[in-house]
Amino acid sequence: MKRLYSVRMRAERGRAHISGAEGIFEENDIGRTVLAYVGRALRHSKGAPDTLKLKVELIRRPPAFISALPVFTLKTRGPADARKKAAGLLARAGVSGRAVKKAFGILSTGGMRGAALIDSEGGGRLEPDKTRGVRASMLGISKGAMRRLTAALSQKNLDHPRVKDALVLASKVAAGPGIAAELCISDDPDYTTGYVAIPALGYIRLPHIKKRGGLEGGRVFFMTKAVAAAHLIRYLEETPVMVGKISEIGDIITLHGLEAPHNHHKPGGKKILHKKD
Ligand code: PML
Repeated sequence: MKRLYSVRMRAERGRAHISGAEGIFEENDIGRTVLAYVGRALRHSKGAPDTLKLKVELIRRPPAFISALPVFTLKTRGPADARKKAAGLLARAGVSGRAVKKAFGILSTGGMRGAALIDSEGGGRLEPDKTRGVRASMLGISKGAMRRLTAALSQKNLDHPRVKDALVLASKVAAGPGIAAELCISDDPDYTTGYVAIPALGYIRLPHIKKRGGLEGGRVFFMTKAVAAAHLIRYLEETPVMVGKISEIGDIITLHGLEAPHNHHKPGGKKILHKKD
């Protein structure tokens, strides 16, 4: 097997996060990836960064291969409706009302560097450093899966690096031990679509979850306390995982269209596929 490298980019202005991107690549793709990431950081709608950090790191153990979550977009009428639908989806994933309230409170403040990790029942914070949060890192997508994802997203007018990056991240997170769901609201004031990701349901996009210009945003990972938080955090931050297969890229649907659960991820943390497509 060829040597693989994790390539990570983070752009900041002062202490504020402007943009970030990462992936897992073969050695001969590193140069063009770095150029693409630098271009993205310098042209970001949040303005020019004053610091751009790049990290290229050899992946020392073979990545686990997973399927991407299926993608759906919910019809939403505005922030209140989108948030109500997000709460309904999270309830289906076993997340309590208290935990949902806590998550929206964290996201409305914004400014977190990583994601918050919340007990899906009690709503308590589970990560050791609440300012830093936890990072989903060491993740990527195979070239074949990326080609198929680009083609499938294009058919639905969704082919954008932001959607692809978020789907890869959400798919790694959803495959993690103890994960019940994820809630994301973009911290980009110009981007108003967020998502809820649930292992057995998919990556469910929620347009208009915030008003244009809103400074709120971030990610919350909900986990069950049956798994030790340290175990999940090690997986999220250190285990190399690549998307090797894509799933359905669905249409714009109503909540009723989401009835059938998708079984591409097995429950109990054993969601890793070992075969690359
Ligand atoms: C971000 O990169 O700002 C998070 C975006 C999440 C939603 C992406 C999508 O449109 O599916």
